[in-house]
Amino acid sequence: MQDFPMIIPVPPSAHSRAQNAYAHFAGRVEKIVAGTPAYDIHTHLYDAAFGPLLLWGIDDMLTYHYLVAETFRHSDIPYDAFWKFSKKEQADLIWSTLFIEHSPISEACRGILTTLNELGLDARSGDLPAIRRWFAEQNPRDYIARCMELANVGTICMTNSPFDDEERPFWERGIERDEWFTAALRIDPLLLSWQQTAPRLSSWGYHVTNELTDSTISNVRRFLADWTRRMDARFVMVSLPPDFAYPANTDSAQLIERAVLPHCREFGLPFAVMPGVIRAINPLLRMAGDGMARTNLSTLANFCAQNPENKFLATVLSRENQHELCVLARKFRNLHIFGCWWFTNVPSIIEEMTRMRIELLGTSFTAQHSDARVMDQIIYKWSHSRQIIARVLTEKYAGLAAAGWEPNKGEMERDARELLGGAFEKFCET
Ligand code: FIX
Ligand code: ZN
Repeated sequence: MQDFPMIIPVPPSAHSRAQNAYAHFAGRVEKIVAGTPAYDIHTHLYDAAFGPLLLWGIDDMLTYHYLVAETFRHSDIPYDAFWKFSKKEQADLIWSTLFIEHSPISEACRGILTTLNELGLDARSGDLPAIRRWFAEQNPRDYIARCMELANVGTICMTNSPFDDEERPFWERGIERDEWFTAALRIDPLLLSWQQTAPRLSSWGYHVTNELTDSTISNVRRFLADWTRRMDARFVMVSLPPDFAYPANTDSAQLIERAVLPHCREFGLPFAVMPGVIRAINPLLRMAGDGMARTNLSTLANFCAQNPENKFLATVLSRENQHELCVLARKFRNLHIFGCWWFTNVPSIIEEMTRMRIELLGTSFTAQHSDARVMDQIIYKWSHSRQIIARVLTEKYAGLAAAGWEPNKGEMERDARELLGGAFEKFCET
């Protein structure tokens, strides 16, 4: 009889079991998330029909307000001198400051590199004139299609303001809309500075006074109805300061209570609120000068509790508010939370928020929006976020498998669809 050496099996450590389970899903989940078209539900992009309002190309990317703020941290150029520069001169300064004199490791800088890389351009050469020449040869409509394809974005929701003097004439003249672009009716001036906005409404034929009389309110509703129809708006939208209170006897809270919420009920539209922004904390930085603070979310709880027939979309700017926001969404099914807004749209916070939201809400939320202001940005914003969403999902699927629930391909595809716009569309429909 042959002697066999005795093999004592060594049980894999818990750590290596977890690593194996992670590796088992990682590639598949990444592929599914990358291959699922996203509905980008909040951007500042425009359909090509809006002509010059649609920003794209290297100089618009470089002069994005995120990069402007970062440039002033390194450069001692006076604010006024910077603003007197042409767009190209600003872009040159930003490029040399953030990409040549320092390593472009901030999220906004890395975003430009991802975008150029995915477009097949060599940023490492540092040859900005050559990059500019490439962009000058692109045809805008074809280029939009290319960006959407590379980002795998199926639909883009714009942010549309009747109070924007450059945008309003396009709507008034009428434009041929591209089916890939949807609209959101943005009404910050109406709600946040009524005393200045009332005369504008009057001049457009809506009989309003500075006092919120019943007749004024019905004219505000007529204004909202006209613009909702004109834009075919999918939701009504406002950003709010951190101390915004509701209910309250203020113009803003009264306008919401008596005009906006009844309007949304009548048209079956969600009201999107984005609390936490402090506008112009440093006005010298212009668009780059907005700040933020933690919000008292009892306002949002009051919206949801006191208006059960209304639907609310919410994204909140402060990292410290995110846990409370998830808990609110667990309590109110008329609340749908979306995206990692602005200062939270950086990998470390996206990862933490996505993990927390999945743990508390499953897939009943929208994982991300791009907030892109320049078309090309959808390439990096979606590519960076998809990597994180896939990582968190992989970890969660490994956890399910460890509990004996091996998810199949169809289930994983369904989950990715829900997180990338499907849950939003269902929320809007029901
Ligand atoms: O209010 C908003 O919609 C914000 O997203 C913008 O105002 C902000 O300037 C921005 O671009 C953030 O990403
Ligand atoms: Zn925005």
